[in-house]
Amino acid sequence: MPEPLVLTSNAGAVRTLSLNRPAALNSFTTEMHGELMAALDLAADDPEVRCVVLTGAGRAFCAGQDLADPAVAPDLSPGAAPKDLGQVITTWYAPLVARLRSMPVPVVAAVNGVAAGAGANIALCCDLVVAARSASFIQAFAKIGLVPDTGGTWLLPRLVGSARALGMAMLGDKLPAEEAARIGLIWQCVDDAALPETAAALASKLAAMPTRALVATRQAMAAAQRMDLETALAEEARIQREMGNAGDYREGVEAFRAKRAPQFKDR
Ligand code: T3D
Repeated sequence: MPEPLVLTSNAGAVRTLSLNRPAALNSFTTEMHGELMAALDLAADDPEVRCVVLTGAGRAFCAGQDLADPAVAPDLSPGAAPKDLGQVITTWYAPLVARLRSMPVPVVAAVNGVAAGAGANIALCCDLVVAARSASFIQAFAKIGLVPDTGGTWLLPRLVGSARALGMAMLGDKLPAEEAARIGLIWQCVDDAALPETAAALASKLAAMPTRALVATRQAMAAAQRMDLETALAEEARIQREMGNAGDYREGVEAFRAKRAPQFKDR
């Protein structure tokens, strides 16, 4: 039986998915895409799961597209027709970004090593990104004649502003995790040995929080990027009305008044 390309483990309400092609730095083949989507769908549909952690096996998080995958890599022989990269993006990477951004639970990226190309942007699509000090982020696209994909053109300027976004995308240099945290590209950088426990603690904390409100927060912040303040205020009122009718709000206030820990259940 072949080794799974995405490993799954559970700890309480936290599901960890590990990209598992360490010899090729967990770069994406179509098979790994398929397994990751299936694993994310399973996590989304499992009412016991309240947080997902995405990480990589071995020394890398993910080196982006597997540049040797015959399904998508260019045939370098003279006269060979080019592959339709637009189709690769619409078939695999865009649905993956959409899946991550629509997960009904928070998603933590635990970036254990280099995250390059689409691998970097998949990490940055997650709700919270915590990285090991030895990890790095590389917008590797320009080095092979491509533009940032997997949400990079949308995410990078929003996370760090257009000056840094363009610098990262045009130069394709390695950005160390510590610098990524300093400029606000990611949530946190920790010592390598502390990454598993830090990611696990973050995920457990999120899993115990009101899932529905956290997911609505992600959606509202993304939607507000396209709105003026007046529209955003109206949208906040609409969503808050919905949250106010949910059991978690009632539980949160009741627990606060009773000076006890809340037991949130909504998803
Ligand atoms: O279909 C499409 O192409 C469109 C979609 C595009 C999305 C994208 O993600 S485009 C960007 C693709 N990724 C890259 O360009 C990154 C390529 N990799 C690197 O630049 C370097 O490997 C790293 C900076 C990530 C790490 O460098 P280093 O020195 O730590 O490791 P290494 O020696 O380069 O790699 C170790 C092994 O992994 C090596 O294999 P070997 O020689 O031991 O058998 C290397 O070939 C393999 N590897 C690394 N990245 C990829 C890869 N194999 C296939 N595809 C990769 N992307």
